Amino acid sequence: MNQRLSRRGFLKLGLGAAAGAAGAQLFFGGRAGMLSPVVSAQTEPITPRYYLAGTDGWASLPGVGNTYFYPDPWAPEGKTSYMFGFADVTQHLSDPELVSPNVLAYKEKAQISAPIMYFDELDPNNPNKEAYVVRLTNLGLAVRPDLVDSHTVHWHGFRNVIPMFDGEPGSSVAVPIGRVFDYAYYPYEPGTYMYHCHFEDTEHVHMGMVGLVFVRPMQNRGAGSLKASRVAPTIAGLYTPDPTGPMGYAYNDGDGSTAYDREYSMFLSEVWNESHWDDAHIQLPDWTDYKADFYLLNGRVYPDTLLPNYAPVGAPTGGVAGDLGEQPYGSLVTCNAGERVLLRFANLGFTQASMTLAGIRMLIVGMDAVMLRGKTGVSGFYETNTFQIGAGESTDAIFTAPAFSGGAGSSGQGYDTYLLYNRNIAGISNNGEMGIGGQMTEVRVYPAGSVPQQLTPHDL
Ligand SMILES: [Cu+2]
Repeated sequence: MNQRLSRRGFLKLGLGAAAGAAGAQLFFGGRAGMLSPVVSAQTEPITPRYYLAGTDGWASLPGVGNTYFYPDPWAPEGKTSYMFGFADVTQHLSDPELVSPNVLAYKEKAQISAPIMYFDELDPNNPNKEAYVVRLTNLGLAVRPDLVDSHTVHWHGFRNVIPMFDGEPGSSVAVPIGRVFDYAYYPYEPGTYMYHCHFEDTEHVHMGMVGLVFVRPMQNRGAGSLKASRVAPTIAGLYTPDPTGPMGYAYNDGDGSTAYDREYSMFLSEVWNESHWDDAHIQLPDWTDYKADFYLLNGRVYPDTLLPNYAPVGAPTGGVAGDLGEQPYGSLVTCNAGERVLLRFANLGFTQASMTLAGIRMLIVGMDAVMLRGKTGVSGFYETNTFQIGAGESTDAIFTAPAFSGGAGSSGQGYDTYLLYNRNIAGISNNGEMGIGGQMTEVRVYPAGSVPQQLTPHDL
C-alpha cells in the first residue's frame, strides 16, 4: 500500500487491510504519517491542522500546601504538581519530523489542559471528502524516562470515528516514543467534544492529556448559508472574522437560534495530588482512593483563571516566562451588553460539576454535541442559572449579556462582574483551603461597543 492508492482501491481493500499496513509501517520503519491519504480521495498527504507532542511537565496550582504530596518537592521554582500532557507544536509542522530541535524542546513542557482544537464541519456534499488530520508525536517523559508509555488521541463522543484512528490502543494505533502518527477525522456532527490520550487512560487523562475540541457547523459558511460571508479556516485554525454580524452558530439550527457573537471554552478537569506525586516519584497510585484536591478550569485554578491567555512556551511570540507558561488558557469572559456569548463546557474530571452563572440565565442549546431539538423540530432549549455536568459530558450554553448597570459593585472598573463557578463547594477550593479557588471565573459585561470583536474562539 502506498500513498498513491486511489480511493476506489482503498475501498476494495477495506479497512482491515489498511490496519495491516499500519502495523507494517509502524513495525518496519515506515512513516505512519503516510497513512492519512488512505482515507481520502486526495493523492497528496493532507497537511495536519494541529500537531501535538505528548510529554510530561509541571503545573502551577496555588494553594495552601505542605501536605506530603503537595507541593511536590521536586517541582521547579513556581510550580507545584507533576503532570503529563500535550504541547501544541503546530507551528513546527514544516520542520523535519522526529529530529526537530524546536519540537524536542517541548519535552517536559506539556500543558495540563491540552491545546484547544476546533474544526469546521466537513461539507457532506464535497465529493473529495478530505479528512482533517491531527499529527501526534511522543517525546517521552523527562522525569520518568523509565516509563515508556505510548500516547494516542481519542475524540470522546465523536460519532463519525474511523476505527483505525480512534486512538483506543487496544484496537487502533498508539504512538510510541520517538514516532509520529497522523490521526484522520471526518467531522460531520457539529458540537462540543473533548479529546484525550486513551493509553492507560485513567492515568493519562487525569495526569493532563485531555482537552476540548469542537466542530463548527456548515451553517457558518458556504453559498446560501445563513453565514455566506464566512471565510474558510487557515491551517492554524484561525478564522477571518465576519465584520457584519454574529461570529457563528453553535449548530445547524436553520433559524439562527444558536447564533453567538463570542465563544469561549470552559474545560473542566481535576488534580488528585497523591497520584501526581506518585507518578513523579515512581510510585503507583491506587485509583480507588481517588479524590480531587484541585478543580481546574481550562487548566488553571482561580484566581489564575482571570489572567489572560498566554502564548505557550516556545510560541513564535516568545511565550511567557513564569509559573503559567504551560497553562496558557485563561477563562475570563469579556463581552458587551446585549451580546450573545456561547460557553462550550466539557468535563473530563472524574466528578460531577454544578456550573452556575450567577445573575444571568443561560440558554442550554446542546448537550454531548447534540442540539437539543427533537426530530419533529420541537425545541428542547431551556434557560437556567445552573446545570449539572458529569464526567465525559459536554454542554453548550448561550447567554445574552444584560444591560450595563454602571459597574456598581465592581470598584468602578467600567464593567459589571458576574461569577461563573462550580456550585459543588469543593470545586471552588484550592486543596481544601478556606476561601475561593478552583473552577471559578468572571463574566465581565462592558457598555455596548466597548470590547472589540472577537477574532478567534476563546480569544486564542
Ligand atoms: Cu498518554
